[in-house]
Amino acid sequence: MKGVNYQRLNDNKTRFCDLRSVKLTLLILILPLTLCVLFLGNNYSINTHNFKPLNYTLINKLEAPLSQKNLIFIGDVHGSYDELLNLINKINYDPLKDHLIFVGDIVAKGPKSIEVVQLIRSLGASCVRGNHDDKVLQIKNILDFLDSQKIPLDEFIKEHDIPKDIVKSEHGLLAKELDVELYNYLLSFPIILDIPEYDLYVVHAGLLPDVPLFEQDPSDIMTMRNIKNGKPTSKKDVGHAWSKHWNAAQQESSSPKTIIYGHDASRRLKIKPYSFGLDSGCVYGGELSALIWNDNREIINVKCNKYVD
Ligand SMILES: [Mn+2]
Repeated sequence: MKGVNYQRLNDNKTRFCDLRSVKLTLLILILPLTLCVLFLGNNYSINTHNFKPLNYTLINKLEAPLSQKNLIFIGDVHGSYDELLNLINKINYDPLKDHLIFVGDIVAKGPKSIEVVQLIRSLGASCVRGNHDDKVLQIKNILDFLDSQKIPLDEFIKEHDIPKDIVKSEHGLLAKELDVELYNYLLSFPIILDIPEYDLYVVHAGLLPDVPLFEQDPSDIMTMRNIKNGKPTSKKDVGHAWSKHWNAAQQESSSPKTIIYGHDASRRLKIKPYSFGLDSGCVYGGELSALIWNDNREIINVKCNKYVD
């Protein structure tokens, strides 16, 4: 309705000289403000129309010259910096020949998230956005908005049903630690990385086999584990693994696509003809896995410390 009012005011500029129009204009401007104050208890909500939801890029393509390097995919790191260094060492990573691609959830749960972001940025790696990366970005987006509008956090929390500990939560603390460069780097990760040269998609959690990419929900792509009655779910105990549906569909397809993903630590390393699940539970004391995209589809992993249960 605000948009309609603004449009009307612009259309009727010439009538501003008319006293009646001035009164009417004042009424149009003041009435909604008064109603906001009356119904919402304070006026911070007036500013919320400036709030912009977090940006995302649904699909990026990885093309030459990067796609012509040796591609090495790495599972969910979750701040396990020491383990990532060990893995990079073990695969004999050569920056001139190799290109690293992360399946998302590089932050949270483990001890050194910021160091992980700095490291993979310095290596020029590619990454897709995971649900934990997204959570940190969402909080940072809110904090930056409140800062720019000089809105006290307490007031915003009261009005918007946001958990009280948003800033003190693990993701909130990480959001406060991210500088502009690291924030923009995390924000640049697409939801889907398309590598046409190898008919590959990289996503954090999964894709639906029978819905066009542009119609799939970014949040589902970052969280799904199973599919039940054609609908994605993050639950492990209803329906069947999305990868089961995906593989069945690719076997029937004349242009099959393979997906490399993470997120599903409880199923650990999960290799099927058209899907590679690389979350081998590093942060839970499992392994951190790398998939080398050579003829053997070689898997190399390192043992991890247990940082969470
Ligand atoms: Mn995840």
